[in-house]
Amino acid sequence: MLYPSLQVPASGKEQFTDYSRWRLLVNDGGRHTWHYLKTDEECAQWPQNSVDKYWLGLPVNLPTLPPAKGPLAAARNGYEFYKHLQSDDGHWPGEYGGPMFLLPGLVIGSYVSGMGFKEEEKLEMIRYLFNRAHPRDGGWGIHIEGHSTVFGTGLNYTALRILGVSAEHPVMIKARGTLHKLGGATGSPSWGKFWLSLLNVYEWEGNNPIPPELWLLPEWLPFHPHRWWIHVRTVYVPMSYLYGKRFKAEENDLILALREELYTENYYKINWPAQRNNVAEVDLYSPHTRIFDAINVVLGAYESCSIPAIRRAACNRAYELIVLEDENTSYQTLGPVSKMMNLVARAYVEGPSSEAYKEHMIKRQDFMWISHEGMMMCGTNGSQLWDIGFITQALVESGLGDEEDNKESLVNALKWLEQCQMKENPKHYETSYRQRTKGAWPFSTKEQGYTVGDCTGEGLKAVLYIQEQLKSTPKLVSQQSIRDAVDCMLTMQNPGGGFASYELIRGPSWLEWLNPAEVFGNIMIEYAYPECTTSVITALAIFRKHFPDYKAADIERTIHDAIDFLHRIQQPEGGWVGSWGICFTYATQFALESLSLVGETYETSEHARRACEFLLGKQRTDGGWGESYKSCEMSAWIEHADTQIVQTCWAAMGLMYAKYPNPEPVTKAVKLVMSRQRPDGSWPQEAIEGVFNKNCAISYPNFKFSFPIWMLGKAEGYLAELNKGDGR
Ligand code: LAN
Repeated sequence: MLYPSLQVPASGKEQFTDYSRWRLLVNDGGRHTWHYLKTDEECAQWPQNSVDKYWLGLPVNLPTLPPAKGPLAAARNGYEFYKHLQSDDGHWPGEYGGPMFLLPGLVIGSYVSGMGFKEEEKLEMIRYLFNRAHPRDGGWGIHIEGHSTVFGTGLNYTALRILGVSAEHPVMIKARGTLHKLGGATGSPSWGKFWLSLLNVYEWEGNNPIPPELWLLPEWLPFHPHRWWIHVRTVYVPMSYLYGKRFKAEENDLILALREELYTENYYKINWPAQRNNVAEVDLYSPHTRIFDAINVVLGAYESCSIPAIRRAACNRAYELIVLEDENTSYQTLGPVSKMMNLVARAYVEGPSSEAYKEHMIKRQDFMWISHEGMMMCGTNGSQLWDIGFITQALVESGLGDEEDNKESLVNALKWLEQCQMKENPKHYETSYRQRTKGAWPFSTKEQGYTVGDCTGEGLKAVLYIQEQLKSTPKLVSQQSIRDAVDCMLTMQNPGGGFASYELIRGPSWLEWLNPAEVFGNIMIEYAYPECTTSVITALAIFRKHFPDYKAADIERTIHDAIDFLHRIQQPEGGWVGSWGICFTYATQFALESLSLVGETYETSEHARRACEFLLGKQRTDGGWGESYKSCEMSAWIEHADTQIVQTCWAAMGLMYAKYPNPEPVTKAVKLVMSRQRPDGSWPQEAIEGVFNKNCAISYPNFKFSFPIWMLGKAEGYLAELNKGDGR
């Protein structure tokens, strides 16, 4: 049996596997996979290094450093530690957890495809879910810091049962109690209903229609799915296929048991069609619009009389798109949800001995990450490019990059950046509705291979900083490749001047009325985001300093329109709303960086001044800033209970970019960040840093190194300058 029942300890605090046996393998352009060594000989041959130990939460035992006297010395100590977390290939691996609806997709998707896990992986996934159960009610939310929801609790409970935990385990009894209190799994949001239906513990009649026929409609239609935000359409492809086929796992004892455990009523008496719009109150972020409900009534009627030949053609088209996506990304796919749905579809059609099945199984590993709490499923196959982009810029801007001790590490980082840039367009390009990739950098690895506008910006900036601003670094990225990155970004500006995440905005904003995923906001189309715009502005501004002759007029126009966009979307209070980091401090620091590069600072620009006043109004008496992930849900500043190192760095950097003339706020921020630094140079993990789709937080644990190092390094020069001006 692939999934036998398992005896597990009562709590995730206990040991489930031997942590001294886990190793992170980094290969093929930054792929991350964790391996459990079975024998002592293997362990001796492949010793655990600092990267493994740090991420497993084992003592790294790095030496205590001389106490820092000033900010630059503190930044140097920070990097002295962080250097040990750089892997041999030049990048900084890291955990990318946070969302709590991904691991169930991994487990359910694998289970219905007959794909097993290693025993130690199962044990650690169980331990992770035990550790991440809500301390009060034992349920799970949409992300690690969220309140318990039906989505999180229903799916994670199911995952634990599949992994082999008995329904009578105390953790399960508590979680089931919470699920039932919330009304049971009937009230799952649509994505929950979908996973449960694949598992055959929710009836397909309880789902709103997900017709694959939309793929057959003419592409000029404003609602054709190729115009949707890339993540939604890439998930919709396999969803519509599996819905079209009404895929469901074969009944077995576990499935029969889950039908009893997940619901407060008799499964066989549930009125399924009445559940389509039943979504628990605690889960709701974007309630359905009336129009969407009306469309579903019509589509529901169509389901009862759909024409088999058309359904077949539609499923064939969806399947074709699944295959193109798998081939474009070497089976990584765009993200973790589509990954598992594509896997189910390929397993269903091509079977367990097919190439596709094997490849999917190999790359499934890239999303599985083990931390001190157990094994999770990551938001992507890593955040490799994103993390290397920030730390390398931090090193150069702080001056640490010029120090002899750091040269080798920076050159290794440059090598990694070079190999990560995409040199070609996708294998299947227009046929799979893709954006240009030539010249772009992705968020994670080249193999995943999706252009992200701001990742291209940060990647290019990192390369320019290392190659052009430091003496004696080799020029590994050719001028042609640098120009390709610029060309790529120039194709991505939207008519309003702003930049979106992966593509140009392709669809009308009213498509948001048709958002079927009740748990996320602003997902149906691309939007122009301040952060995505600022990365492009800063990259282009730095590029033209070094290469003033290349497409100068285009670049000038692009920057001008983008700055105009930033001015327009500045909030009346002076900040910018972040969509990918929490929240105002994140977007505002990037905005101030951009403004500074076109000469707009506190003294010269009304926009920069208002932004500084906004930030200053939020600084607390301890010198820090702290906002909750709830700021992103509400698009309004919501204080966190505690000040946060990372947000304090963002805010202080914003003030420094704006050349805020009074040194006091930054001095206080520096003191706070230094006071939280440990004797070995590291900083502790605090609250979650990132967000997506308004409602789901996501972890960027490497930020607690890159931003303090960056801020402290920058503060040294800024404070010296101001204090000199003061005659002090
Ligand atoms: C990310 C992570 C990075 C992020 C930034 C580069 C920071 C941003 O500026 C642009 C958007 C992007 C690339 C982004 C988009 C959405 C992602 C991929 C994620 C937040 C990581 C996980 C998330 C993905 C959608 C999670 C799966 C969930 C679905 C709703 C499909």
